[in-house]
Amino acid sequence: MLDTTQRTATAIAHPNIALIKYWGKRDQALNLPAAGSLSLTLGPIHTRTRVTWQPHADARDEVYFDGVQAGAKEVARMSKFLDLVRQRAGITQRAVVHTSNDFPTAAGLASSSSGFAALALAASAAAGLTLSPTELSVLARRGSGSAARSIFGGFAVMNPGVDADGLDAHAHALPPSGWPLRVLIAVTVEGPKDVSSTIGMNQTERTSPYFDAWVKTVAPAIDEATAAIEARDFERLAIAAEASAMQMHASAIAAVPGVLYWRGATVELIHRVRQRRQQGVPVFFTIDAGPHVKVFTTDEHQHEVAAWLSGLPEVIRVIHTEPAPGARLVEPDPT
Ligand code: 2P0
Repeated sequence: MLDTTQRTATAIAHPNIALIKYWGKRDQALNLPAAGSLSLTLGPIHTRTRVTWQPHADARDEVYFDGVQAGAKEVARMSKFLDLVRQRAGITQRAVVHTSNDFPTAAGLASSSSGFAALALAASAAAGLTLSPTELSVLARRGSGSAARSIFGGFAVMNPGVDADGLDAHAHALPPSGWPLRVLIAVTVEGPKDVSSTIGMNQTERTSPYFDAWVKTVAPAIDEATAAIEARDFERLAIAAEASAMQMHASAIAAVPGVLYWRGATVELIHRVRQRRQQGVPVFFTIDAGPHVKVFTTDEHQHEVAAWLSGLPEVIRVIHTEPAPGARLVEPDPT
């Protein structure tokens, strides 16, 4: 037992961007998705998380974001997740968690994906557990659905699963494609988003007349995107990914009241990206639960596309990303 020992571990995880979106749950308590999804894990942006299990159980967990103590709501969400690790490891110790992102938190840049992937790995390793990637993916999913995918590098597919206990609801990696894609994140509005993904998808499920229709699109879209990736067919992937983003947002917009993450700049960029592709440049867009537009292109075209995006009036700045590996343990900070 660990109860008198301090144990620590540090993990890095990268966020991922869904090409075929996750939007809706079949079980709230276990955080089981209503359908699958397909994503690309992206670096070098990342979350770094250090978890230290303290020798005593007589206090609450402490959480620091970039060295600043987190609020009660954030600590409660983390503690609920840490309870899963405590249960599994048979410990009652409290944790001290230090986490930092090198990209904006809660701004539609999938920070919960890298956040809970890094936390799942660091917390379980520090507790002495050696979990397989599949087990880590199941665990990370309890924190955030998209985090199940960030356990893996490159393209990952989330299985929605059918089991009531959710043990079959996890991601797996597609075979390494070696496809030199690049993703340029066009930041359109600074600051946190209005409606969290969890609340937005819940409202969509409860009130959108298009929710069931949306869910039906997902499995065939995953097959189509997988085939496009295997064939390295950019245009085919562009069509599948843009359709999934539009269909997800259409279901959300049709909720009552409508869940609308787009700003004017978002819509303008959709038009511009489509026009650019018609002109022969390999680009397509995807949009998550926020106003930013993620533009896929190839390594060959990334500088040209980045220069073009940076010069547009809708774009505040551009974050460069590329395919990245899955979550991993690292040496602790020297501090
Ligand atoms: C995705 N998003 O597939 C979709 C597309 C946002 C839009 O997964 O409730 O933060 O914590 O399981 O993982 C964001 O949802 O939601 C998300 P929870 P999560 O990337």
